[in-house]
Amino acid sequence: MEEKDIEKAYDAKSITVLDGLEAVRKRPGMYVGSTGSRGLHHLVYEVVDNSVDEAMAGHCNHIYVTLEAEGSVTVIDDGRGIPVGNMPRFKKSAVEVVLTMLHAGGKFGGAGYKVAGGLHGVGVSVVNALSEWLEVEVGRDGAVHSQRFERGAAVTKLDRIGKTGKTGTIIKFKPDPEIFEELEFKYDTIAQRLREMAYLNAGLEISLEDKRDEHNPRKDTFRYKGGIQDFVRFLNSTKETIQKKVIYLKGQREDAEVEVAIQYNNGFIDNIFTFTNNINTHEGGSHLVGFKAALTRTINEYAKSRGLLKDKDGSLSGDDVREGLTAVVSVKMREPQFEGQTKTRLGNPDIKGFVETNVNPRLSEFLEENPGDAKNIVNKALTASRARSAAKQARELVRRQSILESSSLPGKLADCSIKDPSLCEIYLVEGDSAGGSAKQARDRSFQAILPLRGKILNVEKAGPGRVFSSQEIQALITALGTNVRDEFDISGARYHKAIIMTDADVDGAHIRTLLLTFFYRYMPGLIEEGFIYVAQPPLYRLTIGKKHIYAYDDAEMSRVVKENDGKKAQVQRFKGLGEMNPEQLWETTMDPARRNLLQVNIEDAVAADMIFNTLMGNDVESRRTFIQEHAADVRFLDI
Ligand code: 0RA
Repeated sequence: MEEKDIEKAYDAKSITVLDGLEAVRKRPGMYVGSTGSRGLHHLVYEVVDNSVDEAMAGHCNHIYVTLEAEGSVTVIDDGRGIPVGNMPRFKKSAVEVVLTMLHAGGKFGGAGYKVAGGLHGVGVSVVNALSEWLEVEVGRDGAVHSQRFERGAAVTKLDRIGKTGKTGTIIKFKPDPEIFEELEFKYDTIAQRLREMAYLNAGLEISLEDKRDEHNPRKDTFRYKGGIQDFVRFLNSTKETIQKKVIYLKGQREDAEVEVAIQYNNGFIDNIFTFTNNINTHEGGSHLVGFKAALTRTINEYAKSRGLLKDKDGSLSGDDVREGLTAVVSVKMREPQFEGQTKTRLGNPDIKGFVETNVNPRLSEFLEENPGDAKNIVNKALTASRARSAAKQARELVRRQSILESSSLPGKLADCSIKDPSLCEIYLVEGDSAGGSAKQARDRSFQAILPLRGKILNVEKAGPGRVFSSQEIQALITALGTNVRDEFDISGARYHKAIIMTDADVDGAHIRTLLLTFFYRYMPGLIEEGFIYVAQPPLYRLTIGKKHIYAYDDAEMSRVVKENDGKKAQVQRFKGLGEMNPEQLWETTMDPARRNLLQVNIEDAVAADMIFNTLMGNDVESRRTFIQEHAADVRFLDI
């Protein structure tokens, strides 16, 4: 062929390739979830996943991620480098195949990758398709090779640009503003994910650097020699543990491996985080089922064999052995199947047995070898079991009493008249006097009011026995209608909006957090369904001439005052809900047409748990600082 024909052939092929990537550009949501912030961040994770795959295959020790001033992202790794040789089947270099063909990232059949992660991934070609431009640089076979793409299409060939003794891959890309409506990367969001990746891959160093704002450069480096053991220690760092050692176990078979780290604290809540190929499986799945089964069985067997649990006592339930448990279960495997609403439940049924048969003997061995820790764990479960039967009796007593009283709803509840839950909302109001105003202000057809007296119980510190005997909490549970924990049933919900309305001060922030902790721990389903909201009462009322304007924070207040440079503004600061008259409360905070509600959305349980612990743990000083810093800002929940 003449040189000209080669060029032509090259162009022709680029076009067929583009057909594949064109599908990605037409329906970006199908490949990266959304064209908003989530999808944007997905691009970074996708590239990093490929580098982490190299680490999992044992070839990469460092990954550097940089947020560049121009809006692009650079990901550098010291892996083997994307292969640069020609692939006769495609008449292209492997680099170009990986970057331009959908699902070509499959490592060419998986040889050399025993249990590669990234198999879940959509491939770096998707990142290429959704980037205004992307540049790749590969160190391999003694040379540096480089190629540039624009909106998925190669605009240069793979060029040798120099010599090197090193191997690795650099991918630099700029998300396409034609595709994404959000283009700003959130440092903390990316840092969080990279930290998690570092925990899940012991010894791998991942750093993140922010060069966007020269006045505020940021950098973090994550590396955990102890891997998921360090992860569990971190999760328990604000808690008091009852074990000397973190339990760590690992099992393998040809095409899968499982790692588990366990450490109990003296609290009442369980936190089990499960991952498959470094992906957080929020919805659980077969690995979680296998782990729970093994834990219950092994602790029961041990307790019986040591005479700590007598035959007449029956056995410890799953809930009993999980009280105070913090655990990370990480599975790495070929061809995981992800199911569920958010595709974060592991489907592969054989993984249950795989996890169970690995955890059973190794956990049992740990208990035999560490009798002190074992005794603490068993005693904790025995206490939980006793408290649970006491709580059950107490609840049955309450239930029977309420049947006798023929109305099970709490006396303080001012219910609404409409009965269709999807139209109804309940305001949970701090204090009786604000509750009184809210009762006068509301539209009684669809708005119910439940006044709560003072601070509700901190459920992070109190066991189920005390929680269920608290009057405020009983009122809350019966009013909401869903029941709690194992008996939670969303179909019982009496309202599809539960709105927390507290004063805009430190006490209000504290009460709001206590309530959110309760929901998070006892009725997480309500948060997942999006039924929990936070009301935003105004902080100021400005009177300018005859006009009244409300301001929701200090910044808004100063802005309004400034905009009115002509006239003088009279400023009233509301110290609490009680200072507003019912009409004001209605027009600012309760009228669906004018109010501004924040939906509580806990996407990241790890981060949320840390926040709750900072607020609720025993560390009074950090709690006070945190509340002071965030008193006016409930958005921190919306991670
Ligand atoms: C295809 C095959 C191999 C590695 C890679 C792709 C690879 C992709 C990326 C993306 C970012 N960093 C990367 N590092 C490697 C296997 C290479 C071999 O068998 O030598």
